[in-house]
Amino acid sequence: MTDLILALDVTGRDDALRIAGQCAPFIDAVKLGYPIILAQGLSFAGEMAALGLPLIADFKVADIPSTNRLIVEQVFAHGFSAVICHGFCGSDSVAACVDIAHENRGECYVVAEMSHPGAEEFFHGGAAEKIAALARESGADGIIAPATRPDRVMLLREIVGKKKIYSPGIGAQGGTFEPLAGIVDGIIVGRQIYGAPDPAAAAARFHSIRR
Ligand code: OMP
Repeated sequence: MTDLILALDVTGRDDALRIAGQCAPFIDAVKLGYPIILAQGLSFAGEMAALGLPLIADFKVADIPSTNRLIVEQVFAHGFSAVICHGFCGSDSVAACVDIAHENRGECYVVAEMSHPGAEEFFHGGAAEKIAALARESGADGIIAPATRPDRVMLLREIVGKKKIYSPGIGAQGGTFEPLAGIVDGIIVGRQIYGAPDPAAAAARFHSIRR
């Protein structure tokens, strides 16, 4: 069973509420990131909470520990159940995010390797492997790993053991689910769902992975 996480990267309030509402029966969580939160404010998470789905804050938090702490406190004060942070700032910065998430009974996911082509410039050559190990040691709940490179996801799975892996890059970025079946705990899908003429039908097409 694999979670389907909707990346709700639209900026309009009405669009976001409509799409999330239509998709709610077919998804397991909603990921809100900079596009919608910068457009509508952090309190928009409160409006989304009515759906009753877990909300993941994708702020890819990447600062010094004390600033990370302040950011993540705001995330959990506004009803999110998980936060995504970067790992390249080091173990103390990640630990700050993990600590605040867990103090709030929430989760923290660390980006181990990104899904876009340019990610290879810095995440390859050992960095992603180091970040995955850091995530495992820091007590983070899981990592983000690229559906666009299933071979890399398998390698990172060996490093993180039973920690969760959420994987973006399916659909618009060219990845497919099949090679990730049984390897990842969740997939993050944005444009293929919210950009479809019928977002609910697009989300429902993933039903077989959620069984
Ligand atoms: P689509 O490409 O439209 O499906 O959206 C993918 C979503 O996952 C977007 O919200 C991205 O910001 C996010 N994402 C990636 O695409 N690649 C990554 O490496 C990491 C993320 C993420 O952390 O969610």
